[in-house]
Amino acid sequence: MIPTITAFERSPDRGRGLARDMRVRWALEEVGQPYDVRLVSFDQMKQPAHLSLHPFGQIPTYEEGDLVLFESGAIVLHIAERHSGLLPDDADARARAIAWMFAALSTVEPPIVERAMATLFEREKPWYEARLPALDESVAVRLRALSLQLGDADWLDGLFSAGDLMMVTVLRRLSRSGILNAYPNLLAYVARAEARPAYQRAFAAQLAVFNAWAINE
Ligand code: GTB
Repeated sequence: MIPTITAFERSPDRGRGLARDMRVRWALEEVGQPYDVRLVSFDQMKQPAHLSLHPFGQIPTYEEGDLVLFESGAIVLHIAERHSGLLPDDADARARAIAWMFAALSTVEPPIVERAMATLFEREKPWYEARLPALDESVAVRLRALSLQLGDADWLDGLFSAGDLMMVTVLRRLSRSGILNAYPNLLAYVARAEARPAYQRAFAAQLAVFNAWAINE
C-alpha cells in the first residue's frame, strides 16, 4: 500500500528541506517505499479535514490504509519498524538507535528551534541582542556533547540508522548560522548524510514543490 504524507504547499524554508516532511520523505526513500504527497496550505491545515489527521493542525501526517499518524518522530519510527534498513536487527543496537531518535527530538532539537524562532521573530525586539548569547550557549552545550560522542565515527552507533537520519535533520536547521563550523566532525557528519542517494531524492522532491510554486508566481 502506498502511503500518503502531507507537506507544505508553500514551504517557508523555500525548498531548503527544513520542514519536517523532509525527514519522512528521507526515511521512505531510505527503505525504498514509494509515497504520495498531499500539499496543504496554512489555511487547510487548520480545517476539520486536516485536523482529523493531525490534532495540532500541522504537517507532516502519514496515511497508510486505516492507519493515520502525526509527529515526524512517530512516523519515521513506524517506517523504520515496518521496513529494513533504518534500524539494526540486534535488539540492543535497535534500542540504542531509537534512543538517538529521541535524543535528536527531545534533547538536541529544542534549543536549536528556540534559537531559530528568536532569530526569526525577535530580531527587532529590545532584548534580542542580550538574549542571543544564552540561546547560543544552550545550543553549544548540546553540540559539544554530540561532537564528543560522534568523535571520528561516521555515524552515531555503528551503521547509519533512523537515529542519524533524525539527528541530521535537526542539525541542518543550523546550516545557515555557521554555528556548526566550530564542530568539523558534525559538519562532516551532516555532509556525509546529505550525500546519501536517498537524502538527495527526498531533497529534490521537496525542492520540486517549491520550484513549481515559484514558477507560477
Ligand atoms: N513535533 C511535530 C513533528 O515533529 O511532526 C512538529 C510539526 C511542525 O512543527 N510542523 C510545522 C507546521 O506544520 C512545519 S515543520 N507548522 C504550521 C503550524 O504549526 O501552523 C516546522 C518548520 C517550518 C518552517 C521551517 N523553515 O522555514 O525553515 C522549518 C521548520
